[in-house]
Amino acid sequence: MPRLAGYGGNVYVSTLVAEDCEDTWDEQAIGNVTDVSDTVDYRVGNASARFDILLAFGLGLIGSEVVALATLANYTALWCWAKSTVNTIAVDDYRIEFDNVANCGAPQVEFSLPILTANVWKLCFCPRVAGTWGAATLPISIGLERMANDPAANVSVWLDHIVIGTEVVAIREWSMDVVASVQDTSGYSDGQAKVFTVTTTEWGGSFSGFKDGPPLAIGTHVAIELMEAEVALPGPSTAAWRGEAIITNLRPTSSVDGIVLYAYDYQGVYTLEWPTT
Ligand SMILES: [Ca+2]
Ligand SMILES: [Ca+2]
Ligand SMILES: [Ca+2]
Repeated sequence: MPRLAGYGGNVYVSTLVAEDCEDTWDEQAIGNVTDVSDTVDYRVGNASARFDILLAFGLGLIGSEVVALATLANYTALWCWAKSTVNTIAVDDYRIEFDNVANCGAPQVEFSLPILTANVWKLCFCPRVAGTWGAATLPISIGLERMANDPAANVSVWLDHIVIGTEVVAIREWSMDVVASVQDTSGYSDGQAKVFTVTTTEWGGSFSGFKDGPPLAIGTHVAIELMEAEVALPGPSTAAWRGEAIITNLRPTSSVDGIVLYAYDYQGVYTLEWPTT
């Protein structure tokens, strides 16, 4: 049965870098974990936060880092880059947490990481699974916790560019081009039928709507989620396109008889996550 398209769509964009992972998570020392600032393997900036976790670790808080954030009450989405040297078993094996008190011992809000494939960076949309955004009134500590499925092995886990954001309100339309570039690679031996080879792929597009607050910054890496249908938060929508993008263009327009319009262009970077329904 065809569905009414677009009616409940949304655009979510990260507007705040909660933790850039440019240095080690060294708020506290935790047994059987070595905190490393990895300047070789990272996604954004010049480093990621790596945790070398020994077999003996088990479950619990892996590490935490000092942050200085204002209340998270007005945010609705969290993304981060994550990687593990082993496959994780289930959603919620790992959580990102925020605490108003040092050392992240009793966090006010917690977000679950999706399943990770060994040694593959994933831009993780992390739904809230415990606590509330509003309870994190003045977070000073961010933590990473292993909740379940102890791999019983030495494991390294990487985090980078933990960002939080919200719906870009008053957006009325979004569009995207997902493109594969092809090159003519015909040789003499191929005869008359040309042969083409996929060379590069890219994605990008635009979204626009009425002004409803200050404009988004341009030129910075943001996590972006383009929803085809509304779902009840905090669950991740399976009818959404997700990725990290750079806002490349902002076009404000205003006329004497109209409402101020904002139109944005974005260029996707890294992998685009496709809808699964
Ligand atoms: Ca970084
Ligand atoms: Ca830091
Ligand atoms: Ca630090």
